[in-house]
Formats: sequence, structure tokens, C-alpha cells
Amino acid sequence: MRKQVPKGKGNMSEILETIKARDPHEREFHQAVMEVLESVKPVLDQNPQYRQAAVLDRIVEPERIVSFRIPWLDDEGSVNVNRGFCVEMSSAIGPYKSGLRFHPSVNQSILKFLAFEQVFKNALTTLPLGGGAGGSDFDPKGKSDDETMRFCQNFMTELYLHIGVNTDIITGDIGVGPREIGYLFGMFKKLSNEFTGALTGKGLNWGGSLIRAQAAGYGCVYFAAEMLATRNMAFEGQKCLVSGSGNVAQHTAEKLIELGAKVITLSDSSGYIHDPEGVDKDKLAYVKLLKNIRRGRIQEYADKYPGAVYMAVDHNLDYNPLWSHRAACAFPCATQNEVSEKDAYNLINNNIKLVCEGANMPCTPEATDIFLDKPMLYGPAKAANAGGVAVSGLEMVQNSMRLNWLGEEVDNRLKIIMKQIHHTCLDAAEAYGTPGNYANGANITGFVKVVEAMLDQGVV
Ligand code: NDP
Ligand code: 2IT
Repeated sequence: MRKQVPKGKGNMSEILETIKARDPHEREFHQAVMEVLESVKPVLDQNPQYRQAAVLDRIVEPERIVSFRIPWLDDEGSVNVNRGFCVEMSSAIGPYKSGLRFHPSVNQSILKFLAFEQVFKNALTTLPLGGGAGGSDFDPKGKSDDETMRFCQNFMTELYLHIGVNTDIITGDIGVGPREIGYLFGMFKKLSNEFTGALTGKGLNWGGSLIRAQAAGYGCVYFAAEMLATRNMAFEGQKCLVSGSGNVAQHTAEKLIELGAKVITLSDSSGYIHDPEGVDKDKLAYVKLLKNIRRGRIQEYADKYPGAVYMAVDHNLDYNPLWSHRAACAFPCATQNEVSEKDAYNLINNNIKLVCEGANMPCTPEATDIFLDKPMLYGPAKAANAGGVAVSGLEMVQNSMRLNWLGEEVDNRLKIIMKQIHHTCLDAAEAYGTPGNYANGANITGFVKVVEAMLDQGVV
């Protein structure tokens, strides 16, 4: 006899109400959950066993959250206190694989949204990786190397209790780059008395993988190239808008330039530059020096290259003028909710052909709906930026084997993975009656893989 569906189990509106009632301030987390729930409704309708096993009720609740105090001494000898988090969302298909974010805006909502997205993204990579996220409201901007080191060391004195090569493997995200990963790894090694691959994005001399630094940006462009190919288009000669100027933006721009596209914008949290002649290889090398070594502001680009114009952020505007420039393709690569409804209309009115998300959840739900409603191509973050975590997974493989692959081998594997994700998303979108909708395809593919594992493993 078929069991009755328990009341409230797997009912989407009740689940949304529950998570909102439990944590009313977690706006970003609610947004991320809502987006997935909308996509997977037909999957639940066709698979009553998912509702019976209350997979939705379980998947929206992190397996574990740890919040902790990080006291540290600044260069003046004053004591500062920040808050740290470790959000372990799902270990259904593998150990948690988490990005770490250091930014003043970090709170539990932001990390739960990132961890939730990571679960489905990691499932798409074809690798056995669960999902999590971690970080702190510490702001690395303006801090000396010594201050950053002391903060990272104190952060790790708690985090090392929760991470490990078979438990939770961490890497960078906003504000956590090679410098921070170095300091974090040094302290992890000291505390655990082990040299293991519990961190990815490591330096190339001490266990890192070639192409990891480039992976999210390159992967995003590989995914976009696959999307364009479905319309017999390529990047050669196409104008592209890129936001951000950090890891993902730099390598998105780098691959676009290599493929003959013309990148005309870059930004940071203070403003953006418009370079009508295009950011070429030499100018991009300057951006890397400026942002990664000198830790300067993108405004300096316009001082160095007078053909470019700098515009400071205007908080009175409900749109970002960066997205008002006419271009064929747009790559939001900075942060969440950076493309508003108005930005979406500006892009559409300029006849944008493709929007591909390098950042996590960069488009507001209103903007996403506008893109999905049009015949243009829209590449959702879970699929499009999965190259970063995919190469983290490949770094873990190399660490386990205690050898390093050549860059070409890693890059080829990345291309194959991005191609496969593209293919799987299209197939799932088609199978569930929304052909060409990559957002539905990505959510459904990731969801089915994770919930099938949950069913196999029982109620845990
Ligand atoms: P970085 O710290 O290297 O760069 C972040 C960039 O975004 C900087 O230019 C920064 O400007 C800008 N930025 C940050 N916060 C804001 C804000 N609130 N408003 C406007 N601009 C902002 O981070 P990443 O490049 O690694 O990450 C960028 C995005 O890509 C994030 O959404 C991240 O989650 C996602 N991602 C990262 C991956 C990785 O492997 N690193 C993999 C997949 C996705 P400023 O210098 O002023 O702070
Ligand atoms: O958002 C992301 O996918 C990341 N920040 C990278 C995660 C990882 O484990 O490489």
C-alpha cells in the first residue's frame, strides 16, 4: 500500500514559510531556495517518493553550522573581534567542498545561500563533492600582510576542528585569494601536524593545481562558448561587458580576449571603467598587477589608459550604468544581486545575446525572469561558474595521487567538464518541458543527483 504523503512534507509553499519563519532575516538564503524550488516542482510531481522522504524539508536545513569568535591583533596592537562561520550544507554525494569568503557583508544568510548553491553546483561537476561555505565579516581591504596573517591564523585555530581531506575541503571566494590560502594552510598544517589537501587553491610549489586560479573564469567562457555554438555564434569580434576585477573577472576577461572578443568594462565595489578600445592582454596584465599585487582600485586603470572612462558608483541609482553599454555578451563576475531588474531591461534594450554568470547569484530574481522570458541565452551560475570547484576537485585528485598534471591536461579536463555540464543542463531542461532553459536544467540535474543519494542513505 502506498504511504500517504505526510502533511507539510515536500510542500513548497510550506517549506518556504518554514525557512522564513525560522530565519526571517536570511533574505539571500530565501532567494536561493526559492529559485531552486521553482525549478524542481515538476521533478517532485513526477517522483512522489521524494515528497515521502521529505527531501526538500531536509535539503534546506544545513547539516551543521558553526559560528565562532576570531580575536586578532592589528599593527597598532589593538584587539579586534570578527565573527567566523562554517556552514556544512550537504554531504550526500561527497565531503563538503566550501569556498571561504572574507567581506564585511558576510553573515549567516550569505553563507547559507552560497552553501546551498554549492550543493547543486558541485553535483553538476560530475565529481563526488558535497556542498558548504565558510567565511568571516573580516575585511582584508586595507589590512597589512601581517594583519591578514594574524587574522587567518586565528580563524584557522577554530576552523581546523571542522575541516579535513575527507570532511570539508576549503578554498577561496571573495576576499580569499592565494595570500589568505597560504596563511590558512600554514596554520592548518601546524595544528593538524599533517600535509594534506584539506585546502585547494594552494600555491603551485606546495600542492596546488595548474589552472585552478584560472578555472572559474575560463570555465565560464567555455560554458558560454557552448551556449553560443547552439546558435552558430562564436566570440570572435563580439563586444563583452564584464563586471568585477578579481579572480573570476580577470580570467573571464583573459579567455574572452584569447578567443578574439572585445572586453569593454571591468569594475570593483567603488566604480567601473569603460574602455571602448577594449581591454587587451597588456592592459589585463596591468589589472592583475593593480588588483592582486598592489591591491589598488580599478579607477587607476583610467589614469593609466586615458582612452578609458571611470565612473564611480552612484548609490542613488537603481541601476548600474556598466550594464547600459551596448554589447553582445555580459558576464557579471563580482557579487550577488549586482544585476537589477532595470539593468536587465537595459541589456535587453541593447539587444544582448547572452548573459553568463561568473559570480554566484549575480542576477536578482526579477532580472533572471526577464532573461528567461526572452530568446537570448542565459547561463546560470551553478552551471557557468562550476569550473572553479571542478578544478578544486581535480586538485584533490592530484593531491591523493601525490602528483601534478600538466596545465594542458587540467585545462582539457575542465573543457570536457564544462561541455558535459552544458549538455546535461540542456537535456534536463528538454526532458522537463522547458527546452533551452539552462536554469531549470542546472537545478534539476543537481537536485536529482543529490536527492537520489539521500534516498539511498536513509533518514540521516
Ligand atoms: P575576488 O575577491 O577576487 O573579487 C571580487 C570582485 O568583486 C572585486 O572586484 C570586488 O571589488 C568586487 N566586489 C565584491 N563585493 C562587491 C560588492 N558588494 N559590490 C560590487 N563589487 C563587489 O572574488 P572572486 O573573483 O573570487 O569572486 C567573484 C564572484 O565569483 C563571487 O560571487 C564568488 O562567489 C564567485 N565565484 C568565485 C569562484 C572562485 O573560485 N574564486 C568560483 C565560482 C564563483 P573590490 O575590490 O572593491 O572588493
Ligand atoms: O563559488 C564557488 O564555487 C567557489 N568559491 C569555489 C569553491 C571551490 O571549492 O573551489
